Amino acid sequence: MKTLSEEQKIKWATDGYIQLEGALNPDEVEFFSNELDEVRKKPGFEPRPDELQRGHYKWLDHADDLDPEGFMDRRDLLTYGDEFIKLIDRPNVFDLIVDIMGPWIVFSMSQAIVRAATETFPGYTHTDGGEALRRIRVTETSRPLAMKVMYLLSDVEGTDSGNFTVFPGSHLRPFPEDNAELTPHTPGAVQLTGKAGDAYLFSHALWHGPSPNHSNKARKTLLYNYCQMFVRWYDFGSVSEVVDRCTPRQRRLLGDLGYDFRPGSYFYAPTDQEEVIYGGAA
Ligand SMILES: O=C(O)CCC(=O)C(=O)O
Repeated sequence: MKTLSEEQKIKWATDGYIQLEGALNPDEVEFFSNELDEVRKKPGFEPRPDELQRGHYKWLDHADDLDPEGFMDRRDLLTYGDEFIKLIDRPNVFDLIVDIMGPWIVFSMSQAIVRAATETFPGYTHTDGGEALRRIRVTETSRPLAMKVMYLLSDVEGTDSGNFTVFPGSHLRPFPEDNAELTPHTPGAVQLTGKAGDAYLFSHALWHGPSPNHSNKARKTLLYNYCQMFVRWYDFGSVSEVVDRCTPRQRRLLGDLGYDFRPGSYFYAPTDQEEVIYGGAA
């Protein structure tokens, strides 16, 4: 399997993220972008911040905004088609995830976010993993507990264009040091740019978030999450219903261990774990 270059290794360890250029080709970008336009018309999980606790999603008949340029935040994409399933272990990206995390991992969550162009959204920053992970820090030489891939489906140029914004190195230290409120404009914030098809790989412990989008176009992204096996998924209550449409490696990544759950499962991996994960997409 492909591994990180020396330069990528240093960037990952010190900054907590790396950018891959052209991770998706232009046809794939167009395909997924069109798919998202369809997904918003379909039932699925969307946030309901006024009704539900922070970070919890509700099953709705369709996204609130049916305009393809409007806001959408849809979870559990795997049910929308096989191409979304295949992205779980797409070799040019998944190889690097395994290099970073090791083979004892599962796929934990998928998400499509469309950041509409608007003057009202100020952006925000956070760590992933809820309240816990910002208090758990790994060292430069440690594998992460969890990480995400964000695929850009639109070009992002300049600043305040819905940029994925990071505080490089914030995964390694108590941050913010003075408990100040962080925004995408706080000193130290870096608003990343990129082309449609680029991907950002980032640690859950990295402070990150969206900038405002004052460009005149929506920013579309896909997010795929991975975690160490004992941490487990948070998009489905048990093994995802799509396992029957998956390759053995995808099944394993979705938590199908090849045997029924028993105490100890996911704590120690099945004995063929390395074979399945390193063995390829077949
Ligand atoms: O939409 C964005 O730019 C950020 C998404 C994000 O913060 C996340 O995936 O945790």
